[in-house]
Amino acid sequence: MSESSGFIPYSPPRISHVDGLTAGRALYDRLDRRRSVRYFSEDPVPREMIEIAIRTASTAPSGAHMQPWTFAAISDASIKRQIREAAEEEERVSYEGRMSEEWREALAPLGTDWQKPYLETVPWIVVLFAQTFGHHPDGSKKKHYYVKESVGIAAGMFIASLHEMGLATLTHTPSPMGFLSDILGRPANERPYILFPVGYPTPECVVPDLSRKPLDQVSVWFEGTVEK
Ligand code: IYR
Repeated sequence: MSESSGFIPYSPPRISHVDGLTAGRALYDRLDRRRSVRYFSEDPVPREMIEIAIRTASTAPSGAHMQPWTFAAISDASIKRQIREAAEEEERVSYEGRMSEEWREALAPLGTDWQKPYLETVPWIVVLFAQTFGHHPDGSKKKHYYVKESVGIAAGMFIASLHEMGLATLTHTPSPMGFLSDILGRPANERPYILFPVGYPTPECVVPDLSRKPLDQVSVWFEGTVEK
């Protein structure tokens, strides 16, 4: 390795298979209890919890380490109201015509419709923007790579962090989402990616009775023989 390579040692402690499995199973058990929520309490959520979730998300790997994301965190009541009104208008048009019959049927078990009252009452809305490109210090365009993949991974880590803190969210994607750029005054290089309402579920919260695909439906294996 050349002297000027800018590398530093990386040697995380090696843990045993047994301890690794215990940790992995514990995380799986916790994440398996996560559900997308549409009934949010108005109970406050400290700003620091949102900060931690954004920092956690920003540990995600990204194309050429460009970290091509911006998290817009909103607790301002008038902005939340504007987002609700604009989202409901787009969703109403979608549910009443833009969405195909097949799509509406696929959504039926979720019990969703165009109304999103929680967008106004939830303590935080976090809008994740994907940066299609960045800027060099001189203002010229800087290329970003694998933006959708990178931002998708960050979104997953954001969701996991919220869940670990006892918070709930929903991956809401009103379509089209351009109104979020307008309301939040975001620049042209940022595309709305997912809108996350963040808060605690109400005591009366219900979720659809869904199950997850078993391992054999989400994986294929090509195993070699391990020498003992
Ligand atoms: N964006 C709409 C519709 C919707 C679409 C999918 I795909 C979902 O998994 C859930 C909802 C809405 O939020 O209601």
